[in-house]
Amino acid sequence: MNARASQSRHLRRTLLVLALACGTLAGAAVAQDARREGRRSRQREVKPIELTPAQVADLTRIANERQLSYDDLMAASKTFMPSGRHDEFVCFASGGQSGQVFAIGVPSMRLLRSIAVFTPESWQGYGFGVGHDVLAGGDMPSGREIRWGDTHHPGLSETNGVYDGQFLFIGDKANARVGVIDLRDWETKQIVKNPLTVSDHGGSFVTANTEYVVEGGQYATPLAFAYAPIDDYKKSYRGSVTFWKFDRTKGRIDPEKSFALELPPYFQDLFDAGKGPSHGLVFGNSFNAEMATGGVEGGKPPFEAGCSQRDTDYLHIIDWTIAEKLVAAGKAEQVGGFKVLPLETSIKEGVLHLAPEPKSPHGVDVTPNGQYVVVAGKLDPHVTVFSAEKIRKAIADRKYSGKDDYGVPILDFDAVMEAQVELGLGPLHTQFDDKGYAYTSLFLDSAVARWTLGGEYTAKHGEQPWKLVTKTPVQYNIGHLVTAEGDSATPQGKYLISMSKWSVDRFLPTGPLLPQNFQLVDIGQPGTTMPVIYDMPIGVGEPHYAQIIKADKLKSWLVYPEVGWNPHTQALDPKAPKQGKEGVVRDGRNVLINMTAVRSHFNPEHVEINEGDQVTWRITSLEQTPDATHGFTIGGYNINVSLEPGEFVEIKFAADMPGTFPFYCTEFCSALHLEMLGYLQVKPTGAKKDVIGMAE
Ligand code: RUQ
Ligand code: CUA
Repeated sequence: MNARASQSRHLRRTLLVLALACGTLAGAAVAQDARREGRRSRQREVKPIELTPAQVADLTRIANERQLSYDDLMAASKTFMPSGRHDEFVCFASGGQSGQVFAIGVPSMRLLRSIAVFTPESWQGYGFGVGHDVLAGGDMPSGREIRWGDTHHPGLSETNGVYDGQFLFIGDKANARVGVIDLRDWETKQIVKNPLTVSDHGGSFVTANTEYVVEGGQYATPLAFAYAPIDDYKKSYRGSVTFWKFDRTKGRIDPEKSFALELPPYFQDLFDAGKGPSHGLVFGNSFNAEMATGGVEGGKPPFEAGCSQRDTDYLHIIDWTIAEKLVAAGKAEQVGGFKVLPLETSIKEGVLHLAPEPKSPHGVDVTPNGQYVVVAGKLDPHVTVFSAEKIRKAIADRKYSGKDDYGVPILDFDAVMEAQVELGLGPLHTQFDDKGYAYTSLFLDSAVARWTLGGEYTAKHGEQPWKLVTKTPVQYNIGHLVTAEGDSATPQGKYLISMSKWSVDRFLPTGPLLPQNFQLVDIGQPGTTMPVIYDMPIGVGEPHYAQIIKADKLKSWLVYPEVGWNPHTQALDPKAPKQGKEGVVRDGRNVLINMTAVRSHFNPEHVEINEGDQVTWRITSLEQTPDATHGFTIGGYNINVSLEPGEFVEIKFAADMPGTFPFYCTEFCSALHLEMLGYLQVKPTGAKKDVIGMAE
C-alpha cells in the first residue's frame, strides 16, 4: 500500500471516529430537527379525506380479515395516534402496589412514563445512588425503612378548583404517607410520613387552591403508633384527617405548618375538598359506625359483618378554615410531635359535623360547581346527593338529629339531602363531565352509569334531573373511574377511563396473575351512546384513582434549565463539577470525585481509591440536547443513576469492597455508548503493590 492510500485511509477512519464521537453536535442537530419536526407534525395540516371506493374496499377487506366490526373500526379511528402526534390529555394513575405513578396518553392509552415514588426504581436511579433522602422522608419515626407503597389517589395541584399542572400528590394507603411530584421534571421531591397513623385512604385530595393536601385516615388505631388492646377500641382508638400545608414556592409540604384532627374511630374512607360555595369544607365518608372490632377466630362476627349492621354510616363535614384558626391560636395539642386538634375542641368550635349516609359508603365526590356532594354506598343501589347550601344552613340552624357516642352533632338527613338516584349494584365512585352528567362506577354490575345532575345543570343537559340515563358494561369489576378533569371545576368531557379490577379473558393469559384493565370510554355524545373504545392492560400493580389533565397545561422541561442543575433543590448547584475541573480530591479517608458526562465519555475514566474510603461521587451531565440521557452504574456496588441533560447528581457510598469495578453508561446514548466506561479501582487495605492483581 502506498503512503498516500494509507494516509487517506487513516484520514477516513479519523473522520469516522470523530463523526461518531461528535455525537453532541450530531445529536443536537438531530434533536433540533426532531423538535422542529415535532412542531410541524403537531401542526401538520392533514387535508380532509374522502375515501375512494378502492380505499373503502381496502379497509373493508382488512376489517374482514381481522374480524373487526364497524364499531371496532370507529373505536380504532378514535384512539389511534399517528407517529409524532401527541395525545390531548395525560392520565396520571396510581400504580397501586408498585408504589409508582403511571402517566398515560389519552386517547391513545399509551404508557408514557412511570414515576417512582415510594418504591426504589432503578431506571430513574431512585434509591440506587440518588433519592435516598426523599425515600427516607417516608420512613417510620422509629427509623424503620419502608421501601414500597400502595398508591391510591393522585391529586393534581389546583388554583380556584382548576388543575394548574404544577404538582402531583399521591397517597400511600399501606403506610399512611404522601408523595410530592414536581411536574416540571416529573420527579418525586418529597415523601412525608403521617406521624399519627400507619393506615390512610382519603389522600391525596387538595383544597381548591392547594392550601392543603388532605390525607384522611382509614383503619383506626391509637394515635402515634401507641399500643392499646382492641377491647379498648372505643376509648383508645381514633381516626384522623391530616391537613398538610403545601408551600408552592418551595414545592414542598411544610410539616411545621400542618395539622391533624382527631376523629372518632370510624373507618374514615375517601375525602374530597369543597370548591366554590363549599370551599372551606372537606367531606369525608366512613364505614364501621358500629365500631366493630372483628375477631372471627374467637367466634365473633368478622369485620365484614360487624361493619355493615347499621343502615347508615357517617359523612364527615369538616370546616378547615375554622380548624386552621384554632391551630394558629394554639388550640392544638402535640401528638407524636405533630399538631392535633382534639375531638372535643372540634365539636365545641363547630369544626366537625356528621351526616347520616347510606350503608358502607365509599366515594364522596363534589360536583364541579361545588354545590353538591355525591356519596355512593357500596351496599345501596342509590347514590345520595347532599347539598352544600343545605349543609351550611343546617349547621347554622343547628338542625341536628342527634349526637354520636363522642358528642359530635349529626345533621338531620332530610335537611341536608338533595336527591337519591337509583343506579344499580355496588356504586363506588363518581366523576363529572361538561354536559351536566355524572358517572358512577358500579362494581357489582361491572358497569359505568351515566346520570343527570339537577340544579343549574338541568339547563345544560335539558333532561330530567337526578335520573339514570344509561349504563355501559365494562370488563370487569370496575373500581374507580376518571373523566377528563372530571373532579375539577372545569371538566372536559370527551373521555372516561374505567379502571377495571379484573380482566379475566380480555388479554392473553399471563400466568395466574392477570393485568388490570383500563378501558377508555367515549363519553363525547349525549344520551345513551357511550361505547368502550380501548382496553389497556396494566401489568405492574393495581391502580386505584387517576386524574386526567389537558396536556397543554403541563409545562415540562425537556432539558434542565442550566448545566449543573440539582433536581432536588431545583436550582443550579455550586457543587456540580464543571467542565475542565474534573478529578479526584482526597481529604484523609474522604474522597471526592468530580466527574462530567457527555457523549461518549466520563471524565475521569480512572478512579483509584482505597478500601474503607468514604466516597462522594459527583457527576454533571454536560448535555443540553433533549433526550440525550446517560446512566451511570458501578457494577457490584448497587448503584445506578439517570443523568438527564444538564443534571447534577451526588452519590455517596463507602468503598468497603476492594477490587476492580468497571463503571459504564446504562443508556444507549450514542454510537460509542459501549465505550462510555471507566474503572473504579479499590485498593485493598494492606495491599503491597500498586497494581491490583490476583489475590496472593
Ligand atoms: S379506592 S377502587 Cu382507594 Cu375505591 Cu380503590
Ligand atoms: Cu452515555 Cu451511553
